[in-house]
Amino acid sequence: MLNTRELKANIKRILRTDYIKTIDKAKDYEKYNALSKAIMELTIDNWDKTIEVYSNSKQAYYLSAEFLMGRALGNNLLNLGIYEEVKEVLEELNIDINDIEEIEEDAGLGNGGLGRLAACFMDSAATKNLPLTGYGIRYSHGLFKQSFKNGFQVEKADNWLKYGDPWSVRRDEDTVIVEFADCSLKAVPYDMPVIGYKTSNINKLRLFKAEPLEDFDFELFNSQEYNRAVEKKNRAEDVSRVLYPNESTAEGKTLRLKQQYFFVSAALQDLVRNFKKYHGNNFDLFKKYNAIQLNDTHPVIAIPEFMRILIDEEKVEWKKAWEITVNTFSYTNHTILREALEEWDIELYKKLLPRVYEIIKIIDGRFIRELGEEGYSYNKINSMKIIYKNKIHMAWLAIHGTHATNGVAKLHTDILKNQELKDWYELYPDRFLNKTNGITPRRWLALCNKELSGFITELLSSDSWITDLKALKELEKFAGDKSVLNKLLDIKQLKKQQLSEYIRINEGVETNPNSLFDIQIKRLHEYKRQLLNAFGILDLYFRLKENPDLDIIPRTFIFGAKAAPGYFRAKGIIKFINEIANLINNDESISNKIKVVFIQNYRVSYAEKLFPAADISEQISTAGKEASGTGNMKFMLNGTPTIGTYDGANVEMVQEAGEENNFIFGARMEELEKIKETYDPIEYYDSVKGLKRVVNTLIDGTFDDGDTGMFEDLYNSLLEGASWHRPDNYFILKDFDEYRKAQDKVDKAYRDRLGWARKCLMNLAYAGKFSSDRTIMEYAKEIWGIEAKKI
Ligand code: 26Q
Repeated sequence: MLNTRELKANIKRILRTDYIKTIDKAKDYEKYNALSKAIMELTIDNWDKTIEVYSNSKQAYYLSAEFLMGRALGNNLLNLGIYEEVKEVLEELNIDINDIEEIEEDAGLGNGGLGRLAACFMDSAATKNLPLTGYGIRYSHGLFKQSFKNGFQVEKADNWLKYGDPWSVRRDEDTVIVEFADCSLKAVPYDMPVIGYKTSNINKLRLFKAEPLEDFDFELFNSQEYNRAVEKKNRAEDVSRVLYPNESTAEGKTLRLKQQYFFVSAALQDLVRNFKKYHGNNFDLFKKYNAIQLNDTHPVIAIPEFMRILIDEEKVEWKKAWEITVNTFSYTNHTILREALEEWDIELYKKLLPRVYEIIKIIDGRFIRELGEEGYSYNKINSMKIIYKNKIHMAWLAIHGTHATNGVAKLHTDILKNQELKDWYELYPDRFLNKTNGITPRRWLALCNKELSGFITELLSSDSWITDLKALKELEKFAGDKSVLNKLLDIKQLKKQQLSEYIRINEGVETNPNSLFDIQIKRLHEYKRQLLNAFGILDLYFRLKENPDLDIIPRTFIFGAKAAPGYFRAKGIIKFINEIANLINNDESISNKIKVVFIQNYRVSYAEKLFPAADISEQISTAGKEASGTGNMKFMLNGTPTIGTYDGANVEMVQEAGEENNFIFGARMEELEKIKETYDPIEYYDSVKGLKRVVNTLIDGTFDDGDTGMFEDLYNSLLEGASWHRPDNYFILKDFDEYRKAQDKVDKAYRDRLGWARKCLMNLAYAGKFSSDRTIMEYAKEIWGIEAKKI
């Protein structure tokens, strides 16, 4: 039970000490900080206890360059089970909890799916009482803030710490030193509590900030050379200054390598120190007490770094050290795109991390010898060498240096085994596993859709579905219940109204909540095919212009996406969609039958408003390209049918909820595999009705790209190709007609209101598999070998 009197007093006390203010004069952000700190205080005892309880059992560590946590306040109140009580306390103080929640800046320390998955895993592990600690970087600036100027994306620094950071505690006493050839840095840990849902366990997310060994050069300062006096400090702090956006190709940048080594080395030092504290120097016990998960290749440098620690510092001999390493580490692959696989120039490694490089060379040398002994051919060995043509292949190092490699959806893991990593699968068949992704039902339903959440609890006479998501399948029995179906429609309507209002305020665009909300929100990438959606909209528009009586359900197309700043094509697609929006939204002749909105600065907190308000979820990636997707699951959990391809986790979603309740279209991976050498988009361009008309808008003067050449480049990418790819690499023209047909089916199906509601219900009822609670338990049992420990 929350002591509300005490909470009120604490809020007032913190306002007085931190801001020298009484509550009536405090700003919203000051109230937010005071409330957050007061809640933080409530966690102290359980946090300490959790650390103690975990200390004598096996623990797992999630090493990730990204944790896309979003906002903390609402989620923590929900998980502590005090949301309603705190809301009332605030009301008594004349404060609207929504205002306070809305003032919080997102912790946007990630790009997209991979970073958000890490955040969902942290929530699930804490909720399941699993001893899992996250390690990462405390970027001073997260992913850039996006706005549109003239339809073009503009990026600004994200200053998420501007109001302070009440959810972190700086732990100076646990600082470690990270050494590069040219300098040494302090890695100062900032700990965030990860509060499980209705459990007392509190896990830890430990993020390191880079600082210089000395604050500034006193002598230079005294001789009035102020800039030079702080130069070293700035250089040091650069390492954790900003999160790198994921570019379309993984280009090796010095600072990015420094970031990777920085947090990995700090994490390993921290966990080795902790191991020694409880188990002494007996490294034979290490794998018994520690499991370390590498989130993609970004932290894979941990493998040679750990070897260095064991060999150079702990004097363990090579063979034993290698055995410990392989058995401790495991690796998750999140991408199929070849060009996104990380490779590093050996020169960079030699310069910055000579000893780590030496160790990688030894690992590689021994590996090549093993392959030779196994009778591998010269060519095959070359294709698997960790160091080849002066590049270090991080994925190869990851598979060789761990006991488990997993993909993130069934289809994805199959592609890894049979195509992308075939040679490796043949070498290490037992190391390959599938762990289909999931999402946390706390943030993605209980928190972001309280209306639906409350209704589910009412129907099931229990809220146990929040930690046992499979229980949702009991909802199927209401599939023929008109009043339940109508209530579902009412809730959707309400969420659409709320979103509509938010969009009006934030984007200055009016949307009609009675129209069908068609939403595509995800990073901007060619393979995700926002351009296919755009062509579909344009085609619909032209059909309407031709035939103003065309009978369509009014639709609002909503996009949200950030393009990596250096990804020219992705930026071109944003501009193109904004031009389409401009054309359509200002054309009175179509009397508001279609509307297009590209919302700015898509991020976790915006996502929480978008997912619940969708009528249809766009998951239209080229088959075989999206490893899993997790946004797809967030729509599903909010009772939204999918229009999508057979790709990533879509396959498993429709397996659960039924193909008849979704709109699956387009070429399958096998078909694309077969035709990819001979595919000629011109055939489709010439023969598919209406296709030429929409593609040509890129070059016929319909739209203006401000002389950037963006639209012509898009046009060429489809019809001419480029030095690095064939024309229409992502089969947009091929899938166009089927996509249009699938959209027409959506339009028809939506008219039958109860039939539609039934589809929504079935998607909700079968979303249970996609809880990250299920996923994290699979990691715990099948990869890490850890068990729940409730305090
Ligand atoms: C690499 C090198 C240099 C700079 C940045 C990067 C970089 C950063 C982030 C490369 C990739 C990422 C992120 C990848 C990602 O989010 N992948 C997604 O992971 C999800 C969780 O498994 C899947 O659901 C998505 O399908 C996958 O695209």
